[in-house]
Amino acid sequence: MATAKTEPKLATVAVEELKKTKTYEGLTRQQLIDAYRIMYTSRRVDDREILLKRQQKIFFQISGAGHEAIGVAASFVLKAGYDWFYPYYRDRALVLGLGASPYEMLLQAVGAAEDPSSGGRQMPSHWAYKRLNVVTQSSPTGTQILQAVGCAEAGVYLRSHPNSTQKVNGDYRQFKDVTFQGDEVTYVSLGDGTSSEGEFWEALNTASNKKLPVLFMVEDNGYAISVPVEVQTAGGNISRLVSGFPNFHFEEVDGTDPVTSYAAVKRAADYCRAGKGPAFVHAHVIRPYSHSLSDDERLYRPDVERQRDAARDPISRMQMFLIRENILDEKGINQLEKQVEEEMQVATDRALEAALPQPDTIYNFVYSPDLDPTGAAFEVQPVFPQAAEPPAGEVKKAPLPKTMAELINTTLKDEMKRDERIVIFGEDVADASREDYLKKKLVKGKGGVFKLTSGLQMAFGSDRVFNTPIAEANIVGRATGMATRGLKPVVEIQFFDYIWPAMMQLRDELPVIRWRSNNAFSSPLVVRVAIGGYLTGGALYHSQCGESIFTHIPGLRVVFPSNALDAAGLLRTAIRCDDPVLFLEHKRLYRETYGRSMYPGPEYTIPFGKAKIVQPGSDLTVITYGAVVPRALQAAQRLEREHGVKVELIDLRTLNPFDWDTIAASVTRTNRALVAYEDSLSWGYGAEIAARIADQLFEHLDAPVRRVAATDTYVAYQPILEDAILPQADDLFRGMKELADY
Ligand SMILES: Cc1ncc(C[n+]2csc(CCOP(=O)(O)OP(=O)(O)O)c2C)c(N)n1
Ligand SMILES: [Mg+2]
Repeated sequence: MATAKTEPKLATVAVEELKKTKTYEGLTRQQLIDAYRIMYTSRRVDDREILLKRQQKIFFQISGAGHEAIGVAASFVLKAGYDWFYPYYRDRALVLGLGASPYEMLLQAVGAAEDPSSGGRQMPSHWAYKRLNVVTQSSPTGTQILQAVGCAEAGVYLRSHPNSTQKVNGDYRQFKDVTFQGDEVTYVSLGDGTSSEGEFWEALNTASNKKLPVLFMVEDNGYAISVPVEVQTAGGNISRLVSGFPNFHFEEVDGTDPVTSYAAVKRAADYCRAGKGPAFVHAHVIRPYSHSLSDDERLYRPDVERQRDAARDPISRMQMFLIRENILDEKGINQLEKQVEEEMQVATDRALEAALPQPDTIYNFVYSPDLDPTGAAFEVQPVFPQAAEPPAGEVKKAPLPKTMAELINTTLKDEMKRDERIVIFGEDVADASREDYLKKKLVKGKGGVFKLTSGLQMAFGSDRVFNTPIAEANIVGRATGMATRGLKPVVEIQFFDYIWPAMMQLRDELPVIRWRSNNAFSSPLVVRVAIGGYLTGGALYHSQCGESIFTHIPGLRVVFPSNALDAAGLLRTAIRCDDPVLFLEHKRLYRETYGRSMYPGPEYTIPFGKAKIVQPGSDLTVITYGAVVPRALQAAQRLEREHGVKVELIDLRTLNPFDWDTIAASVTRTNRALVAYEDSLSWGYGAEIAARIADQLFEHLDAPVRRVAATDTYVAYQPILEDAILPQADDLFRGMKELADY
């Protein structure tokens, strides 16, 4: 009988023991408590920020409410500082789970100097935590997705080029730690509404095609501000639409349940880590706090719908789960919550006392603080090849000068040889994507529609020089992600006229990354663009200029050479420098006789911001660049021949920065200034130069500042029309003559 009495007791103990060691999709009871702590903390940071906003102590609020379970699940699967993260603004629980603190988040909310994400420059919930590999985020929904693809590509590239990670003094490589992990995953998240954007589909396409280890997370809360999911997504379910992409692992999950979410993310991440390809997790979540504090969802969602969501609130669901599974009782939950509350109070008090940024810091980190491309280090003399000794009895022949196209090609080749981090991609830039054809010598190879990248794939391999889809945002977005990791993409936009799909990346991302992250991240790279007209037959969509749109972007260097030698020297500076550079190559100048040169050697660089005086003169200053330089020179020579007027012709060479000192010194001497450019007149690049001269050199002027530029139209096809539209040597002659006579 004695045994009979003890048996049930033993059984109860065993059951209790079993319960303690029971796991939930691999999560232990302690991990579930930790998960709840993070989820609850996340919600309470939201609540605290909402309170602070109402008290006008912070200036904006975006909540992660309703997204906590999927976020914490992902943070348990992925590894901070090992994997890479491109989260979006609802991912508060994810970043808390990765190791960010409520204090750090509140520092961003108050805009403190010590805010690790942006130093007071970005709204709250715009995460950036360098130590965790959480890359700086922005506000345009969707721009992070292509960058995440580029980030994953960089990881794959570095794995097969491990030596390229080494620091090298003297160029951009000196200033960034480059790391990679063999089985790293890049996480990127977005909302259901954002899946409507083209860049999302471009990213899926590339990740799928290249089998990249990207974990796409769509957090579907059913709304994009007030627009319901069925308006955004055909059929109302994104999983159905993406299911045809090859090489993907797909998960669709209740994102308000941390346990099933964990299992789904784990399967997805395991798939990526194993190198099988990308994964797609579609998590159904809720959005209990309206879109933001500026939105009241009761205006477009009836109570009945909101209540249905409330029943799925991840915080209360998790509480019930912990109690039901005997992991925590009510007292335990209260205790945990009290602890979080106390920590939150301390964090809030500290954040509210934190020092604010000084106004004079606003110019910090627009550009690299480490490497100045205008500096003396980039002043290098050319080393021209010597003519070879001829066989006895023959005359020594001077080598023929090369075109701009040839020197750009040689410069690219030499830089690729020198720096294994350089990758080149764009439309048609490869010799042949089907490399078999090259190996078997069945084809010669293309190498760019203008042949500027000819032979580079054959010389350096298909992982360093490759074609992309016709998708300009794809080119620039991926390049930005790669550059963030430390590669040096030198990408090509085939025609300036088609740069616009990349505009969001070029305006809101690439040049902003360093400034908005307060120098925690940077993306130095080169975008080469074929630009300009005078083509006789180029017409509207192969002839336009528009450089002023890009010189208006702080953080972006803009270069526009007029001759072969400058193109070589400036391209090398662009590649070696630590800032993003838009390198504009005039199509008409690619093979022009004007401005040909011998190759100036593999170390030749020209500092940015240093103009060239093409011809000195004392009567009138003409300031120009690009294809107008040879036309202005022709006009100036005629003016001197026919009227004895001596024009000082300045070729700016770089448009941002531009060489104000040379302009000012010249105009101070000549007292007359003409600004000439190929773009249409109004709001063009020369308008800024003219305004500066009028403003700062007014006392030195004997005549108004004049401009000669294209008409305020597009460039037409018929050569008669093109001639009338673009500034010709005759127009420049007339403009100069009028000004000299004034
Ligand atoms: C490109 C772009 N267009 C518009 C906006 C304004 N905006 C901010 S959030 C948002 C809705 C996003 O919805 P969704 O992707 O579903 O994410 P959710 O906020 O619902 O989590 C919009 C339209 C923006 N930030 N970026
Ligand atoms: Mg949404």
